[in-house]
Amino acid sequence: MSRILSGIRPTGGLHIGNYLGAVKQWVELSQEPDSECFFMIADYHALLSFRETPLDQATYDLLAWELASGLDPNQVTLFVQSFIPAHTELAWIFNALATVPELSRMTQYKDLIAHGLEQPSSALLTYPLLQAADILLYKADFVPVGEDQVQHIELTRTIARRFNKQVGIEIFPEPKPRLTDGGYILSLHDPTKKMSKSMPQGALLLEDDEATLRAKISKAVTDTGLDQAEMPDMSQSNETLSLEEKALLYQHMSPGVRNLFILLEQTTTDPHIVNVLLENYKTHTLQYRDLKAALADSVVPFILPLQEKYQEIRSDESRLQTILREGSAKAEEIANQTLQEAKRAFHLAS
Ligand code: AQP
Repeated sequence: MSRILSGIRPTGGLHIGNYLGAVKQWVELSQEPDSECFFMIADYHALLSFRETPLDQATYDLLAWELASGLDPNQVTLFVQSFIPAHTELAWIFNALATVPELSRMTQYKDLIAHGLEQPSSALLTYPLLQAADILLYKADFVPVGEDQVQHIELTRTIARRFNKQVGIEIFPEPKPRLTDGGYILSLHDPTKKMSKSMPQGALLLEDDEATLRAKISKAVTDTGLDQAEMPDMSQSNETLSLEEKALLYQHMSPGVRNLFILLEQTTTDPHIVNVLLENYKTHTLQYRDLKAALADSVVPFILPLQEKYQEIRSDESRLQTILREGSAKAEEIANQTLQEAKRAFHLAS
């Protein structure tokens, strides 16, 4: 049995990147035999970001999207981080094991400072230790994450080793990152950045109506078209592109165009359309408006049924509260057991 733990911060409306890069893959993981999944709503981590929606409402919204996407509370444990004090308690012990220089070396922290953040909160520096506690309390084997989180999982492994060495008992197993398939979906507005909840103008939000989705796609940044002229000369047009040819074309595309193709591939029910448009790209005859029209026609029927399920689920807030209370109670039992083991190993009086 493999134990899997992952989480999302309730920082705003979920976008298609969160869905394809996290929630959809969680549903698949939860259906794998021998997997035991814990999915956390990371509300304490959300404190570090700007939020428009109050946290409690954003928590219910996020749970409703998770259920609408197919997560089954009878199969997986869905819980709220702040319901379980063991997370912050263990994080405090880890604060005593980590050094300020090693936390300051975390790329995400360094990037924020490099981008001019002058007064970082102490939580911004230490939140990877709360992440370590989130994971180690459940002795997770695998943590599905995006690339930018791999360094934090490495830190979690270091903390686990350091703790075990200090107490002389193997309390914490070292978790492994499990990279989410397909990499990041990029912002439609600025394809040098990933699609993010905090930049909704470049994000296809699961809550956007059809007109908004179509408008965002039609305004998506592509390129000036000049790149196509420099494309390597490839073999003549044929019915189906080989995987190598496709990879070469994707390599050649500007990030914005590649992003639109990736979104199309991941949402369409008609793989033929992707091949036709790739062929057009290859032969320098692709009109980006055709690519955008195909993407809009694919994304709208992909998202609207999710919205219908979401509306129904979200309207019953007391059911959502019950799911979170029950899931959190189940998670808390495991978390408390691990915390007690850790405290005993540290010779804290009980
Ligand atoms: N653009 C993306 N493409 C694919 N996967 C993505 N994820 C986030 N953005 C993309 C995955 O979604 C999960 C939730 O992440 P999170 O909410 O905890 O933090 P985040 O990565 O900071 O998400 P956002 O959307 O960018 O939110 P804000 O704007 O609040 O920072 C993770 O599994 C992540 O990999």
